[in-house]
Amino acid sequence: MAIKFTTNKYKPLKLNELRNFITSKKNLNKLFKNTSNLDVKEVGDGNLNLVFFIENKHNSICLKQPLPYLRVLKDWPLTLKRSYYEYEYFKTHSKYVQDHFPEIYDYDEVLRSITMQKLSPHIIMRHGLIKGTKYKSFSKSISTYLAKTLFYTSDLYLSAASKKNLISKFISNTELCKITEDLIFTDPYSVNKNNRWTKPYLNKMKKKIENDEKLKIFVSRLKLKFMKNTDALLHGDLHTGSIMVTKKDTKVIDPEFTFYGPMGFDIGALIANLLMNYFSQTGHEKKLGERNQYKKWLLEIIKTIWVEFEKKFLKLWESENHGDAYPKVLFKNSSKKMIVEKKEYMRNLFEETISFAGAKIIRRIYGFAHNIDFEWIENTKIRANCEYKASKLAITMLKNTDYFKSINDLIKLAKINENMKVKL
Ligand code: SR1
Ligand code: MG
Repeated sequence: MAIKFTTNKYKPLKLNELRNFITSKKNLNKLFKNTSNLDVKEVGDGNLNLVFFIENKHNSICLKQPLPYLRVLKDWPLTLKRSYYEYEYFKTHSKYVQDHFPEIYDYDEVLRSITMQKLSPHIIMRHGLIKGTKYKSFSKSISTYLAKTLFYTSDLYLSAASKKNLISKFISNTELCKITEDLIFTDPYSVNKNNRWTKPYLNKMKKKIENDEKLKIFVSRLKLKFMKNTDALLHGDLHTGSIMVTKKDTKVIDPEFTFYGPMGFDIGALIANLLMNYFSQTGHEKKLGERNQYKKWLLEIIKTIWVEFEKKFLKLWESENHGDAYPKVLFKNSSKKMIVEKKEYMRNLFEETISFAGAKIIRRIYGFAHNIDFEWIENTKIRANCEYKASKLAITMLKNTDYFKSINDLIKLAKINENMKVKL
């Protein structure tokens, strides 16, 4: 049944209202034992929401509240409904990947807030990568996360009816999808006031992108895929700013862009962001070459993530193929045709991942919302140099996707691009 949202009682919370909010909720109140001495601060630094930390000596929690406009551009209206979808994403997937989410304590239907565990000592992964920190357990955790979230919400596992019910729960997150449709697949390829790039060094490349009809066809095909495919319940914005880490633990946050869409979009988002961090490393070096080992590690984890994801996904398909797709009754246990078919399925998913990753890179260099991986490189010529190499790779990923026969080809081409001489 469609949920009715009433906006009239909603208001953005103020610091001095948080204590009352906590005490009005039994389950939140009990987390603190005593609420007289709560320390409260607003720490949001993303594009969209208010984020509060509330703590005392007994506990610390995090409250996220959507604003009815874009935090970083107040005249851009945004639906409040997004936090409902975020909450439902956590609920749906926590059956399979609870270890990789913060604990969720409360969803408030009026204020649209989600109250959750404050993750500590976790940090936003992007910050750690910029510093050059290695997260050894990350590829194992995130490949499991991707395999489980994508498989368990697909037709390979669910009956057609239960999948359709799930689709209907998330189908109206259209405004957030529209942001993605515009910001990733349209705006960077056209002249748009929201676009930004490192001027003047990337002016020529930006024009080239606008004039490249073949590229625009490829990205439009991808946009169509994004709009029409309903393969699995996606996070929808799985970049390294939506992941919090310690050396031993990985937690995924911020799934407000969730929707039923093509699997390669989530995997591609992650790979794109790791690749951008790879190309940004030279810009963060204090001494030439000091990040070489780190760059090697980044490429290794990109490879491991794909290889492990593929293995884990196929294993789930083998052991839990309860869905209505590829009915068991049609195939013998070790059917050769099915082995070939699964290879083909993974090949298509790989190509889809490569092309979505390419689009994700282009949007962060020529579109509205950029990455601090590049933005924090103060010298604009050095930054443009890093961005240029990343965009060259991204264009190949979009236009010549079939060049990439395996993940090794992506790693090889990333290295070649990183070592190319650039004259800007
Ligand atoms: C208008 S919101 C800009 C971007 O921030 C989010 O992280 C999403 O990636 C979105 O595209
Ligand atoms: Mg976010």
